[in-house]
Amino acid sequence: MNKLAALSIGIIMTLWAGSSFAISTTGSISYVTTPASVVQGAYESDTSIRAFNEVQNFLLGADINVNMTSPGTASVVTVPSIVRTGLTPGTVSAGTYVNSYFLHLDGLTSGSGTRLKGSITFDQEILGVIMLSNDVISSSNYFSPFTSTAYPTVMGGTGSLDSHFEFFTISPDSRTLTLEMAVLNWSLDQVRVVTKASVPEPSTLLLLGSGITFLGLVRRKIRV
Ligand SMILES: [Ca+2]
Ligand SMILES: [Ca+2]
Repeated sequence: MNKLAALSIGIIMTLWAGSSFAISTTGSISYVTTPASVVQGAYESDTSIRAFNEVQNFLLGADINVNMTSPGTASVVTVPSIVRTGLTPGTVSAGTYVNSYFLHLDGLTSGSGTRLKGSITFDQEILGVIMLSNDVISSSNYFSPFTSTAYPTVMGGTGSLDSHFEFFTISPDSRTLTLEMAVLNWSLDQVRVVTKASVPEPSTLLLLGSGITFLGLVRRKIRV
């Protein structure tokens, strides 16, 4: 491969990597740099649900159980004996390239607790949302060796979707997750969102291919 082609691939790879952070948030969700720890008490806030990137263009080496895979709304029908509606459980299979994001709410306030709401829009389709405690913990165990974040190995309470007003909505285009979560000062709500990987669009690949061909032709002409 000649230097020009290598350079153009480098530029495109850089643009590609950058594009994976083209996500936006509303309400009380804020997108932050990946924190060192999300164990209880390590990263608390009463005003914001922190969202951050875990892995990009990551090849899953194991099946991941997810609780919601399709557009629609999941909510709570009854408490304290919790009955939920709207979950669409499934699996994101080993061999799939994914991006993974984490949403974290660890409140400070005792008594009535902390209740926050917002939405997050991804640059790729959501393949699965994990919000039930056991599945969050097991997927944290899976991702842990590949990230720089320390995760809890147990979660206080039942996690997300454990009170009447908590809900999760996946938009019809599967790009936006809207949610409401509530915690007491000793409990955590944590959510993992697995999206398709930020692979280049076919048009970008075509552009890349034709760019390399063009550079090859230019090189050949210069040599002649
Ligand atoms: Ca909760
Ligand atoms: Ca806390």
